[in-house]
Amino acid sequence: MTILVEKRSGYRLITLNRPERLNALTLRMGDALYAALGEAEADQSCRAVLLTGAGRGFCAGQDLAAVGEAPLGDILEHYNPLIRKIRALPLPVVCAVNGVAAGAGANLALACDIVLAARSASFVQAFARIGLIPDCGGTWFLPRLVGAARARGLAMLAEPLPAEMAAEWGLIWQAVEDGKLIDEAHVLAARLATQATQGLALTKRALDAAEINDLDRQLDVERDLQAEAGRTADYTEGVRAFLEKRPPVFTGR
Ligand code: LHQ
Repeated sequence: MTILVEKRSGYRLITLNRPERLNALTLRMGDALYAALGEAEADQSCRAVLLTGAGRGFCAGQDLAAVGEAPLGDILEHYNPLIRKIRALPLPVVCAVNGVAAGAGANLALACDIVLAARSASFVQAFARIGLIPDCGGTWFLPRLVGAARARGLAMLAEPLPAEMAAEWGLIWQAVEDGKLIDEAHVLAARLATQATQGLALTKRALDAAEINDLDRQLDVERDLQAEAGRTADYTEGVRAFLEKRPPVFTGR
């Protein structure tokens, strides 16, 4: 099985599982990952997702031995829905980058909401090495996360960016000691799974909308999404818990 799914308390752990190929993606694997995300979304008890890779790599991007199976544009017809799915998933997605994240593998990680990486991991926009452009959202994520100059350097030089520098540059949330990565990622996913799930989903939507809106339009988006957040039971609970000076018990509703 190229994708492993484990149900944990409140969240699902999804593991890319072709360790002998550094979890390089094939079409079947991309489709299986898409299906796993859909199943997580459909499961009422699932309130967060944790994505990681088996073995010493996170994901080496498209399996270059399998590119012959379809034209490149057709391959992206399979991967683009995956990136859209992660961004639109009404659940927080934590990514634990356990080793090298290259090409589409790097941008798969960047599509997630909170990215932790092992100190020994690195991010490589490997595309330029083989005459391609950054895909799976790379040309959109990079300038927004690290600015135009660094985006161009990463995309055109295709050099590995070590995890710590990735965190310093704002490409990811945190670099973590190798031995602590997976435990810390689980703690984070478990914590997010106890939060106001709908509020977090609306936060994702608002932040993505902000990438294309001017302030005027974004204030309207905030008004509309906040009205939705204000109709959730978790909002009622959050305020009540604050006034009663106790921790909130959110149900994700
Ligand atoms: C691999 C791969 C791999 C197959 C390691 N494929 N076997 C493209 C086309 C179509 C449309 C959609 O979009 C895309 C987007 C893309 O993702 S393009 C970019 C594709 N990825 C790359 O160009 C990265 C290729 N890999 C590497 O540069 C290195 O393997 C990295 C820097 C990731 C890791 O280097 P090392 O740690 O030195 O590991 P390694 O190179 O020895 O790899 C271990 C094994 O995994 C090795 O097999 P072997 O049989 O020799 O042990 C590699 O051949 C295999 N592998 N990446 N993408």
